[in-house]
Amino acid sequence: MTQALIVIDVQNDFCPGGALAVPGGDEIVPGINGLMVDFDTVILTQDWHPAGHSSFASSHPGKAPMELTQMPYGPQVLWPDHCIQGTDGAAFHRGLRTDGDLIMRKGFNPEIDSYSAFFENDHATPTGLEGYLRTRGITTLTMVGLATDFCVNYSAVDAARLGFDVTVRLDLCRAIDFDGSLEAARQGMAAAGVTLTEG
Ligand code: VGL
Ligand code: ZN
Repeated sequence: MTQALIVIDVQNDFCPGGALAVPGGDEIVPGINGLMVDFDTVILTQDWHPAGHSSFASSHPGKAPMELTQMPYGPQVLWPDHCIQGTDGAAFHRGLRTDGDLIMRKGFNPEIDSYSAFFENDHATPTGLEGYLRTRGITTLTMVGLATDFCVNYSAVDAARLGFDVTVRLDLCRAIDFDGSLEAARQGMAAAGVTLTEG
């Protein structure tokens, strides 16, 4: 009862055909569904942006997707428009089991991106997930989903820093892998004390 599975952002826009497609993003769905039965507590997250979100290149004249910009909270990759609230792109992959305990939406603040399920990208504004887990006595987390090098990475590192025991199942994650981001994420997670496994 002290363990939870956190399924990060398995949404249409991160799957092949989506606005920010992660290669092989849909391949992990059957394996994640199978893993859910091993956990009493299953939490799913959804990237959930308003139209015109500040993480979209389209909100920055002259900027193209995958370019960097400076935000008040630090450097930010600019993305194609994705996971706009209520659209089909923001919906979970249709094959994913969504009968979990909690669906946590993030990235709804127009001015701040939120890769992590725990803190927005200012590293200060909490999402409330820590309180949910602690008040339920959960100490041990397994994470799967999309994308390994962004939302899974930030969530896993934040959780480890908060003192949770964190394992990332890399076989049930897929990466954007932009400019060395996957290798950097693996190293950053390992340095933060996250256990990385392939199954
Ligand atoms: C994500 C980029 C932008 C993710 C979300 O879920 O990894 N990546 N928004
Ligand atoms: Zn996003």
